[in-house]
Amino acid sequence: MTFRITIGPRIRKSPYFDATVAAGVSDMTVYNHMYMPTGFGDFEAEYRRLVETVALWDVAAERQVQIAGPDAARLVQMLAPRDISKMKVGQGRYALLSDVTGKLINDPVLLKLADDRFWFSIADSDMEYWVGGIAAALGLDVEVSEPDVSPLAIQGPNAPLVMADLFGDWVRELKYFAFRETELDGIPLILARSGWSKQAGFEIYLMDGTRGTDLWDRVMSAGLPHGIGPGSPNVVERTEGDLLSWGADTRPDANALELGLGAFINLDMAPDFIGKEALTKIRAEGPKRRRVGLFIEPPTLEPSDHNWPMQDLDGNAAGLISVAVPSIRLQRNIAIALVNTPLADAGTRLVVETPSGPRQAEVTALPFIQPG
Ligand code: THG
Repeated sequence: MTFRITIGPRIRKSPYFDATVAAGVSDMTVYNHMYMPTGFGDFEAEYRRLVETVALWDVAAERQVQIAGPDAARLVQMLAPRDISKMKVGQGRYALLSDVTGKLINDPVLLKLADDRFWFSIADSDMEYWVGGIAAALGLDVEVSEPDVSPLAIQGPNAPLVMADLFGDWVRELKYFAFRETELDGIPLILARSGWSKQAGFEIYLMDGTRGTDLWDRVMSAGLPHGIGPGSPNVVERTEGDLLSWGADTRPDANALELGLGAFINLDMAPDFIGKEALTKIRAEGPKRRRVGLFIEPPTLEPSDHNWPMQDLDGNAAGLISVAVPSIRLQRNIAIALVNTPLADAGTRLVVETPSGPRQAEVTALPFIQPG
């Protein structure tokens, strides 16, 4: 099967697009209608940088949905499944967004910029329309927009060294998801301790899309003594560490409880949020599926580009695999799947339909590797 994907102006370019092309980007995906690099030609080297030194990622496709105005906090609380009245300016939270049926529709990071201004830093679905539609339907006094903001991630054990060299020692004191507005040689930005890896890391939210190359080059220069190089959200590291990839690990109808994200949803707090009633019912009945890990027998797998079906040993449908990769640190095939609850206990043996034929697999607990 060979064909080309037609490209046009519907797919947006990140402010770091030129810089990533100059750095030798070899693979791109499309995320929030924007190109996002997924490789620079040497996967193993990119993985090693992430887990051993430091990597620079263009994640501008993690777009911001800004909610600003007198009713901003009210609207955010209607959407987010945690008590946001306790959030301080300068703090962030992982804030899962569900629809009224409990379906997980995005899994953003929420940032509180002011008492009346928030960002949802979104995964790959069109949240501006959802948030704007709810605001309009309720006649709330807010403005919902996508501001000129583009995250750049610095991930890996040496990330604190690079950021301290660029910004000063205060960056080391930032708590997870906390952020501060600052600048770098006149480039306006927000510096946060966050990022889609299980390594130490920061994200710079660039607030002027004309300065992408300037920022990329400054971080690259500061990082050279610390072993920096280009990289991207890493499918092997995220599978080993169990970070959710919305749209890949989720099914269109999957809810946060079966995805194993119950710890981030407070069903017992006073504030109501969209999906609370449905999720409360799902909790009472018990989730019908569970997100689990799998070890798949050798030989080494080719990367998966689609969901692979699984059966139990009697041939009954068991669920779908969303990602299957050879783990570099564990030196064996690992996968993440949504499995029907009766078959989701650790130790259960399943058969996976890979593109190269059936393979035996065993259910195991997540994550595969605990953060060190
Ligand atoms: N950074 C920013 N925006 C983003 C992402 C990001 N938007 C899209 C996507 N990633 C959102 N999804 C996630 C998923 C997990 C985490 C962050 C964003 C995450 N989880 C930690 C964990 O699971 O260990 C911590 C969760 C917690 O303890 O609160 O970091 O990466 N800007």
